[in-house]
Amino acid sequence: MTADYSHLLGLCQHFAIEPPISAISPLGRGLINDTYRLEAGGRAYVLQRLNGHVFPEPERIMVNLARLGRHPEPPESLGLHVPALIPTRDGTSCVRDQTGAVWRLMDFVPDTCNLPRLQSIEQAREVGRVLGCFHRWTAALPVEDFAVTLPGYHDTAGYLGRLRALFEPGTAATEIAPLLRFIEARSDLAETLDQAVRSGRIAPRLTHGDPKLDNILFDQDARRALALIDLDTIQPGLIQHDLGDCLRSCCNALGEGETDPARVRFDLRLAGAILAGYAEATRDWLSGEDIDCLFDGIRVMPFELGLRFLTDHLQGDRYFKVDRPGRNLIKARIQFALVADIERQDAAIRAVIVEAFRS
Ligand code: GN1
Ligand code: MG
Repeated sequence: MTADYSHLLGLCQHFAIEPPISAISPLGRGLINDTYRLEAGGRAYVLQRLNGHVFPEPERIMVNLARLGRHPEPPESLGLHVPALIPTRDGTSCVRDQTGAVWRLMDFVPDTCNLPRLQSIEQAREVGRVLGCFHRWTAALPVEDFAVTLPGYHDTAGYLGRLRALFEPGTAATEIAPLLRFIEARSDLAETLDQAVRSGRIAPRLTHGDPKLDNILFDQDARRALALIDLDTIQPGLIQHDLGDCLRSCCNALGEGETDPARVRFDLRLAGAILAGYAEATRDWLSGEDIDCLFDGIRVMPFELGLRFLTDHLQGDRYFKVDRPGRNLIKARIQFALVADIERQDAAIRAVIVEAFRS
């Protein structure tokens, strides 16, 4: 074990696990929190430091997770696992370190693997199934019992407003100007789902908030999706945003880290399979309006993430972790290329949605 994990060992003493800690190592590719895998007493755990700059009141996350833990049915009854929180020895759900940062401990889901990209239609169907199961499972809880952990998280118009505020009209650098033109040509997109909520067509439900491929664990044969992890962003929201975000991540087979926008494609076959798996779990529960609005969620999510990456680049990479300056700009271009390909395939994607929900 590397010496500089000693501060983590100190923190771990507060949690109700069997000492000693026999191993600690960094875990995952998250862009916001710091995550470690640790082993103690023959079991594995996930230790996480919540990013206090991103989550204004991290305790709200813990309150939401505790509420989820009081669900009358285990998620396994629907074929889904979500990691359990390990309480502290005092019975609380997290620990604050001397700097004020919040740490929490969860079960590490054993015998699972994480896929950098989907390799088959069957895997895609599984992704849709677990997200659908998660929405079905959480729908049994009153959405008003859950706190908003990240205010404005999917307020696309808010992100657009903050990006616009960085420029006097016509003053953008030449490398940014074409992106701004692309964005302005789609400014109505930022309002579409909000309007659907305001007019009562769709309503907030409990959402996962980050159902990207990295956050779905498969069994060791990479056949069956077993678990949905990364539960920080569970909060009231729109299932259209969740499904759109899932497709944004899974159907861009080259991944968020691709560097050439010209190569980016939205894979319609994978999308069809994810939607079919999702529809299997949700068909008898979603309304026609919910389904009609799914396409807007698919189109808006890469647009919104592109706005967020671009804004962060222009503000000096304060929000998303980057490996080098300029990375957020490249990532923004990739997301906008995905928006463009989704628009090119507009009719085909809408047809795939209809097909998936046909019972
Ligand atoms: C962030 O930290 P991570 O990797 O779980 C972000 C998501 C983005 C995602 C893009 C709280 O998630 O919204 O979709 O990066 N989470 C937050 O990879 O902003
Ligand atoms: Mg996350």
